[in-house]
Amino acid sequence: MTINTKRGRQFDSSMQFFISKGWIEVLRIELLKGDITDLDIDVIVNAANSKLAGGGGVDGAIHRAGGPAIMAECDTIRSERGYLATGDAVITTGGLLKARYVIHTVGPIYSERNHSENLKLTDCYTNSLKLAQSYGLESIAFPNISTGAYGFPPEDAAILTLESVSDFLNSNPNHKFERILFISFDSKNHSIYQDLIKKYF
Ligand code: AR6
Repeated sequence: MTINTKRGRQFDSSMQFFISKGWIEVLRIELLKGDITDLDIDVIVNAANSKLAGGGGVDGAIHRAGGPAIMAECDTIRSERGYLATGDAVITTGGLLKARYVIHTVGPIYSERNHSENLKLTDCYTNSLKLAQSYGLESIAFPNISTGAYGFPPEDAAILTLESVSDFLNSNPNHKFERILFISFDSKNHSIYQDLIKKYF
């Protein structure tokens, strides 16, 4: 299935899963390949840094497309609470994006020795879902946090990602999410998700 965006780009939306309770379809899980800044959705998640200072990768793309309002809100958050710890998540509006909100979370910098630090990747997903839920948001898109500049092996990251989202949903059966998207920018990550998704949903 292909989704056309308002800017004329195309997503290769090759997989969708529907999770239902009885007769009612309650949640759609989607795997997409494309640019997260094009999504028309309640909230997109940013792979930020602890200073909320902007940067390259998906962070740079979100600030470029969303305009200065997002950074202005990041500045306020930083001045109020200081730098974020790994796994923390905070929320701003979406600025010029079609997404209403952006959740900024800080993934771990991958380390071959510090496994407990690596495991904080799960906090990124769990804290983002909790925050989105507290805002009453029903659709959320995640990029492949930590798999770019922060060097996390993509397959390990995908396993932790899918595990943490699935655990969150199972332990919050009354959640109100209707759509959860995992969006990959590159074919390698996308095919890893395609291979793994059925184990978790
Ligand atoms: N849409 C979706 N995914 C994207 C996009 C996009 N527009 N652009 C890149 N990706 P990275 P990290 C994918 O480096 O590893 C920043 O400078 C990319 O292919 O963005 O968590 C921050 O400020 C990769 O799979 O984030 C931090 O300092 C994934 O997003 C640091 O990088 C994550 O890559 C965070 O590093």
